[in-house]
Amino acid sequence: MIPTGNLSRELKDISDKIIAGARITDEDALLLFEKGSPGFVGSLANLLRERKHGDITYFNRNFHIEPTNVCVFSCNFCSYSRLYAHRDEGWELSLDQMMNIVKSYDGKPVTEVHIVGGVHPKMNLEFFAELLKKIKAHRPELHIKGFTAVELDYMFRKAKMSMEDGMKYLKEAGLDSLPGGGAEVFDTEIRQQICADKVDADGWLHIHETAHRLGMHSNATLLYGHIEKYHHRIDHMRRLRELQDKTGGFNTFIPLKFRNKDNDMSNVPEVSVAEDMKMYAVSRIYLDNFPHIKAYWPMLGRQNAQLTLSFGVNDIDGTIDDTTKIYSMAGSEEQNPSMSTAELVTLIKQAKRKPVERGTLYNVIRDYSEIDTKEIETNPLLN
Ligand code: V47
Ligand code: SF4
Repeated sequence: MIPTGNLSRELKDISDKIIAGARITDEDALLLFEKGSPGFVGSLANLLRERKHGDITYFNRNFHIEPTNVCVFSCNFCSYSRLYAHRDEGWELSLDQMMNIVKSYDGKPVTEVHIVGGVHPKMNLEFFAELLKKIKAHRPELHIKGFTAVELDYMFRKAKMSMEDGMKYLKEAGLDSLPGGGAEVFDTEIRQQICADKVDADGWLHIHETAHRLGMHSNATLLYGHIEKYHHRIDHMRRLRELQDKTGGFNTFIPLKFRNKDNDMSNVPEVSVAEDMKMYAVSRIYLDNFPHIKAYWPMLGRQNAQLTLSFGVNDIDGTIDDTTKIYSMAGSEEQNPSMSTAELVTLIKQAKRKPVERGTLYNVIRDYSEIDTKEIETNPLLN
């Protein structure tokens, strides 16, 4: 039951539409952003989330590899990258160093490695295909979610390969799915101001469509809360909704909150938590064909990520094990992002949700809702 007593006629109409299970328009979404309170929009998003997933909240056990932070691009919001000329200030991992990271998880029940980094001019398609093959040879069942459309676009162009051939090549080498990064904001003018030189919206969408056509799944992101307006967020989500109608290949939408430390947009203030909650809630409502909405806790902070579980979110990403620097360098409160399974389960249970460990493709690994925290903490297979 959504309380609609004091609502304007127009918000009441949108609320009726959502409750009836109809798709909302761009104008409806704009109204929700502009006029809806977080509580109102959140309760509608929560209704949809519970219709789709009940109380189930997914998490996974994963780690990241960031091969390098050296990057040919210079996105203004990025606190992480270093230009090739300043590569002595950054890192460049060799194949052996990356394999040592993979091997450090031998015997540990992780199910996914997430590989994303800067766009290094010398780390090419062959180099990464070699990495994928080595990982698969060492641990065949580990799901490899790797490379943003930005990295892929650069790799394929440099190798003079079509998107389709390049993607097939990496898939054969062991790539299982694509993460959602590099999407930022699709609008051309905003893109021009925050990340002028990398792949554009059509290129990003084309790469994901190509992956979907080859039977791979992928995620999508939106970098929100900086210079973009609400209508830019909606335009971004519309293009994603349209592609999802065509392919059905997206698993998850991940709104990424702009963090402003040590980058060329540090003068732009970060948005409020109320704004964050509304962003998650509108995503759930607008993207009616996306099964999952994820709060990436290393970026949002675990407290706020917990709150999103009442605003439409049904996935909170993974254990991470302090293997990513993108957000700590941009000023997230999570300076060494790592959560044990017991901590993730507790965080989800405190929000009165049902914690379920998933694989990358949302296959259920274990329902933790009836398992006692003490048991999780003391059993190495569970924690
Ligand atoms: O594309 C960079 C973002 C993204 C900042 O698919 C920033 O499961 C905020 O996409 N403030 C890369 N955001 C990370 C990413 C991701 C992360 C976790 C899970 C998945 C997934 C994907 O990080 C970039 C950019 O949008 N980013 N700098 C910043 N200062
Ligand atoms: Fe490079 Fe990615 Fe940073 Fe842009 S966001 S500068 S592409 S590492």
